[in-house]
Amino acid sequence: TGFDLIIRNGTVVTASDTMRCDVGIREGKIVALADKLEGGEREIDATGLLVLPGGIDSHVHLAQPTSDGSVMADDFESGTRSAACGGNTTVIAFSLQERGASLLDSVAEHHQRAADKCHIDYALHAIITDPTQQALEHDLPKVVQEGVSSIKIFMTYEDMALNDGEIFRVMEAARREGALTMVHAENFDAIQQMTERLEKAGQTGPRGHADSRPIVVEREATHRAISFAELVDVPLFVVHVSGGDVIEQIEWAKRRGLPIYAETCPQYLTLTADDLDNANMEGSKYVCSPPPRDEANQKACWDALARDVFSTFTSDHCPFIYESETGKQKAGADTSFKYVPNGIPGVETRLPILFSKGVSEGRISLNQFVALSATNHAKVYGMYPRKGTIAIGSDADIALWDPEKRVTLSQSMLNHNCDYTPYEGMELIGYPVTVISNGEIVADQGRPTGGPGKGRFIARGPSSLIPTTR
Ligand code: DUC
Ligand code: ZN
Ligand code: ZN
Ligand code: ZN
Repeated sequence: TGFDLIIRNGTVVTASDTMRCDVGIREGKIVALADKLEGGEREIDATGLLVLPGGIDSHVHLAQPTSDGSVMADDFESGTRSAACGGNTTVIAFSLQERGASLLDSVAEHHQRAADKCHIDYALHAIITDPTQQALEHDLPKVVQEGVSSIKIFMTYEDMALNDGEIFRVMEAARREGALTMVHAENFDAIQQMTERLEKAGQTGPRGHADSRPIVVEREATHRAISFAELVDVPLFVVHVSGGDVIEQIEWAKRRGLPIYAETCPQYLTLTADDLDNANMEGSKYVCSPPPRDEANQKACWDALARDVFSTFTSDHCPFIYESETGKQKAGADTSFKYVPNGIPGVETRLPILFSKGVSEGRISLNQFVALSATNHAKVYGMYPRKGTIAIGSDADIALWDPEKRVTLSQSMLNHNCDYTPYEGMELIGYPVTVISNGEIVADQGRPTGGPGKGRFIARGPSSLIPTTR
């Protein structure tokens, strides 16, 4: 016996329990949960701290290629460093299949981008933009076999949107291979028409981004995707839901007994379209898709989190540098909103925002926080119980939180490679103070202590949302 590490005197919280006990760790695994453990080579006194499963952020974009000359601010090194400092121990990033490229090759390229760079464990989802017979029948089975068991499809963007027939065929392939389909639901043609209308009216500032894609385009696409999933008889995961009209569609589907699941993100709880100031290019710092809505929609997202409508809470970290010709201002300072790259940084701030505004302000319980931040991600994406909980046999991925620590978010404290945070000046109560990945401390007091290269690729199995018998 004997432990490499004992975490003593903390309050251990899982998605279902809150208990006072010590945690014993050996060889990167949790091997004991009990009172008064003895024989630790190292000990951490967690008196007054919460001992939570390390966060899993199942929606991040790192080193993902773009087709418009923009460059993502974070690669797997800086992105996982930032994630670790924000209380995370696993990220799932996207591998992008560009049109005309092989699905299998694109996953292999992302493996190379990540290998030996990560501070914490990582997994991949496969974005499919070119659902050829080769991709769906030859490559997809191999991709799933190697542990990339979820795919994302887009209903918008010129270079990514699938048409209805393609969506249908991808869902059929996902059903056959036991992969989970994630969908970015916005109607591309409608956005294009709205964009032309705004440009004719001279409304080309950043605010036009939100006005060109009102929630109705998201609601319509969500309904269409749900309908196809019903026809094909597959589960569907709707990413980055931004407000009430879309939540209604998700709940409508759930009431009908359809296996439809969804996530929301910090930007839909804390930002509004008014942040996309029209007069000023700084509004581009808030340009993401779907765009932030208004206070009523923020409330709808909070209420849905409290009611467990959302399975997970993710960052959709997709960072572009503001002061850069390959970032937010790549087409100049007074260009049309349509040339502003879509996405905002948030992998480090996701959990502190949910904890403070959710748990500290009494909107969700601590156990819901754990489910939304870690446990459900592990279940939905086929990593449970290795990841996402504190249990004997699970990986020793743990975040110690000080529930009373007061922090004012600012760019200067963050560890990403972006040059701003959309949450500058936000005052929070509760912050992760020590983060442990596979039994080793990877972040302490908001700074990295590990180093790149220790994070491993996690080959995922089937989603818990996929029926095991048909
Ligand atoms: N969708 C995402 O999921 N992330 C960034 C941009 C986008 O459209
Ligand atoms: Zn082959
Ligand atoms: Zn998306
Ligand atoms: Zn995204």
